[in-house]
Amino acid sequence: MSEDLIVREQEPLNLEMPFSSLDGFITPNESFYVRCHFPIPEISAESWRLKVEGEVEGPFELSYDELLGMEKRTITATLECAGNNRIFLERKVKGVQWALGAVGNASWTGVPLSTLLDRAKIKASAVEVILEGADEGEVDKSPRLPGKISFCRSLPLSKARADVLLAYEMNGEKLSASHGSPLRAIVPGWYAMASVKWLRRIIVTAKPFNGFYQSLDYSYWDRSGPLPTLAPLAEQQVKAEIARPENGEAIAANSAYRIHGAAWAGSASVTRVEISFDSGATWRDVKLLGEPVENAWRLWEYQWHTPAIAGRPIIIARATDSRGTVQPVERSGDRGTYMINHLLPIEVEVRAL
Ligand SMILES: Nc1nc2c(c(=O)[nH]1)N[C@H]1C(S)=C(S)[C@@H](COP(=O)(O)O)O[C@H]1N2
Ligand SMILES: [Mo]
Repeated sequence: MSEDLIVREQEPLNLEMPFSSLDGFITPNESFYVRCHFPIPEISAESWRLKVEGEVEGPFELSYDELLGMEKRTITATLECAGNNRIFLERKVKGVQWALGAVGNASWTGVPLSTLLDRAKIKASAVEVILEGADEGEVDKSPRLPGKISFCRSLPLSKARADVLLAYEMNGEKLSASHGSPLRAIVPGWYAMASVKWLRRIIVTAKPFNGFYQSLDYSYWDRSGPLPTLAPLAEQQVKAEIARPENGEAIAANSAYRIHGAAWAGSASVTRVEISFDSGATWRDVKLLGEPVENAWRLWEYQWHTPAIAGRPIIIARATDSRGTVQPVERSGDRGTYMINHLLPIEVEVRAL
């Protein structure tokens, strides 16, 4: 584990990447944030088995070696914790106080979930797939105490079949214990609570699952229908984050400064990132770097000539995605303590030298 990570919690382990250290498209494994709800389970790959059961014609179990022998795929996906940026909420809320760094981008290698679902032969009655982790513990959150539970989340069958990967490698290395070894799900484009670690069971169900981590927790008020309804968090929302300068950073006046960061938009692509130095009155386009990669963030930069005189300019970045969605200016209360993607102005200190 890298000393560069910010320890938000020791037990369960919650580590954040200082976002100012962003310096490449791929986040190195030792810099990748870690989010755990329970103690990391001790699992030996030799005795570990993955069960596939529920609404299927042929339930089965797989060993680690059998998985390694199956046809594999490598994808790139940005994982963002749905609570990333929580520290910036004006009304302080419960939960891990993440700043900008509960996000990272890696390449993941493993077996498509659809391969296992096909092998199990899903019944026509199936609607969802529950992914269960081997970690468990007591949850003491109000208002309803579920007691001892394991970490699990469900996916609609369509998403489970489309592009979900069961990964055993991260950036070409064997998955580490903190990131979910021996096997984790990667749900591209979704907030990372869906990417269940330490997988032990895949349960196909004939009715929507209503577990703790998608009802009392990790849900939001969906107002797209006639009445508000609690819906499980899913797709990552469009967002640009500034890596440098950091909030409060001292910068020389009348000089060249490279403002840079990353932007992502779930399974949509980032089409534009803009920056404002006048509280949003005018916006300038930044340069998007590299080529777009599906489900992955896009790095960006802006060559800034800093003001000639000392002062405290405010910088705001804002992203737009291929669906035409722009980051909101204001925070919506419907999102509780999650899905935080409103604009986050930073202030820097320009010093005359
Ligand atoms: N089994 C299990 N899976 C889990 C979690 C967990 O606590 N237990 N945390 C989820 C959350 S909220 C996030 S943000 C991601 C974090 O993945 P990482 O630790 O590899 O960065 O894992 C998800 N998968
Ligand atoms: Mo998370």
